[in-house]
Amino acid sequence: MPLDEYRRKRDPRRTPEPIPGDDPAVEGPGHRFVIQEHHARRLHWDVRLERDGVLASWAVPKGLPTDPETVRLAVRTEDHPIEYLEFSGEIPAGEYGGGAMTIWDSGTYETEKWNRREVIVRLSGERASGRFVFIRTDRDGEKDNWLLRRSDRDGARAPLPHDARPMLATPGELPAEGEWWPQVGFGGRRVIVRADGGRVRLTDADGDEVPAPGLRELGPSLGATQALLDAELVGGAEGAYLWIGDVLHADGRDTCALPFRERRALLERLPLEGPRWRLAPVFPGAGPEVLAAAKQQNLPYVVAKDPDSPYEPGRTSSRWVQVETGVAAPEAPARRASTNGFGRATLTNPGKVIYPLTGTTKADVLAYYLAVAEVMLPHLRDRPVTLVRWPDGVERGSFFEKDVSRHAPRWLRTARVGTPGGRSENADFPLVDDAEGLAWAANLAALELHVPQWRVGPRGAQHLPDLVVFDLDPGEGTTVVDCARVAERIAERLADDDLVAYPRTSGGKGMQLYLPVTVSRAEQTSEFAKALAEDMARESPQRVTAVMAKARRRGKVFVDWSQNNPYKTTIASYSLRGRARPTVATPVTWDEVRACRRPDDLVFTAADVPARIAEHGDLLAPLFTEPQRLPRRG
Ligand SMILES: [Mn+2]
Repeated sequence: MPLDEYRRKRDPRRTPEPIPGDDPAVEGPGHRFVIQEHHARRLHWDVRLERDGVLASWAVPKGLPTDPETVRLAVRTEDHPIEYLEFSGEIPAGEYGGGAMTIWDSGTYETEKWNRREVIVRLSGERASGRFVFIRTDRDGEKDNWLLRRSDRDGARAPLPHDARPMLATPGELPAEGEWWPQVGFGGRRVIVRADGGRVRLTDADGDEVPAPGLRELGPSLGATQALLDAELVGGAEGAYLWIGDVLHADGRDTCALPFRERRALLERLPLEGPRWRLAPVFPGAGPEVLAAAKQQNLPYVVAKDPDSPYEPGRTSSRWVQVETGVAAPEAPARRASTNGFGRATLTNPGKVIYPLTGTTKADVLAYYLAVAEVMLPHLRDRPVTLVRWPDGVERGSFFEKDVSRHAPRWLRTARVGTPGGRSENADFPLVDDAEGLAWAANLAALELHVPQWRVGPRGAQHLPDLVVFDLDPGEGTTVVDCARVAERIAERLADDDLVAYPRTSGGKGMQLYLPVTVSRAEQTSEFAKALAEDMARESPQRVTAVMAKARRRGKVFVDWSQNNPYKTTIASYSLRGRARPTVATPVTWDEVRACRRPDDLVFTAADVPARIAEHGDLLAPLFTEPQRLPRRG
């Protein structure tokens, strides 16, 4: 019976596909067709032609050919019921054909020839129209293999070129005259990406093929889109990240003659946002700003493009100007983490890019935390951690998480702590006491770990504060350089009382000073810090404020004493930050604070910190061993 095989392969309780009860009685040619895009284990397109009351079906791994020169494999599959003309949906994983199925095109067709060895049809659909010839080859006996070609030329479609060479920019200064669209260069390898039939192939400026296993999902995500793209490949084979900057051909159209502004608009309409690839940002008219930002981000150059320039493959054009920032190209990350986790903490999606600008993946985040675990863990030990998570990377949203009772693994220690003003009276905070705990946090994309200035005891009791923190926050118009000067002055004031403070960058814009202390009352640290901050503001009202209000902070450094409040937290030492780059809250020496002249002097990223630890050890280790008594002020 015609649909026996179809039914045998499917369990009607598990698949959403139509399962008709009776076999069709209809005979003779039909006239409807459907082509489904099927994201099964391997992407393919299912071409189904109505005939004798069923849908005669072929699976075509690369989809319909678009020109007469291309011959594609088509594998005959079991007949499908007529109801399948309208089927789209998710076939559950593990079932036959598990994966998403969408209707790629449908329409009507005419039969020119139909026998056991050859089928010739004329399709009239939205996307598929023309004369197609299926020829049975039967070569491997087991599978019913056919070849599929298109016999007419669609006059409106230009064939997709086999390859091309990237257009090159002329080195120079940022043009002062005219309109320019600067695009940031990431110091990677220029490649041409050829997308066809759900597969991509990358070639470099010499035409040599470039392997990019990390980009495996790019092809399927483009579906049947045919395109030739100009892109930059950053990072190693595993950690590769693709920035797409231009388009030479899109779906049957040679786009090289179009002005860049139109090519860019076309690019923005293509489905080109993925976990490891996206459009390179363009900033029309913002040359100097982009150049300054690129320099600050340690990116090697900016390409200023004339928005009216055509794409000239393989040529060096004066309408693209490459402006060097003077910064060396970033090195590909050398260390790779073991990608399945650490101890009892497993890592899901290790290749997911968390910091797109640097291509830093979740596995890299884990590798960083393992590399600094020895010095970081003492700063976390017994302190209830507030997590800030970026599950989709730093360019997407983040959220705070205190209560992890719903998903924390049983082996993770937690502490129940009061949360006044929170949704409930208290919450089960995680305690990150070991490298497994750090790996657990990395898996949650909890880039930032914030901790209070106190610890819990063995039974979860809240101890008195053991740290005083001064958070130096630069107001609008000031930078960490101003913070450094204020920090030096605070240190002098503390020295008058024989107190020593230890400096640290925040990993964000500012910095912190810490004093290890022993106190007899919980309020003592706040009172002390507030009094000193207010003294500082009185002494230098032009450059320091002790008041939170944003408007009062313009042009001044805000000495935030309020983080000594037991319900407040501060970024933990060695924690990453959820910013454009993986910057780190990094302990520094007083010499470094005094030498700070440019904001960059006190910026450290995940790549810098392990070498600093090798050189200095933990510069904040005295926080655990040198408690000081606070003077009574009054
Ligand atoms: Mn299929």
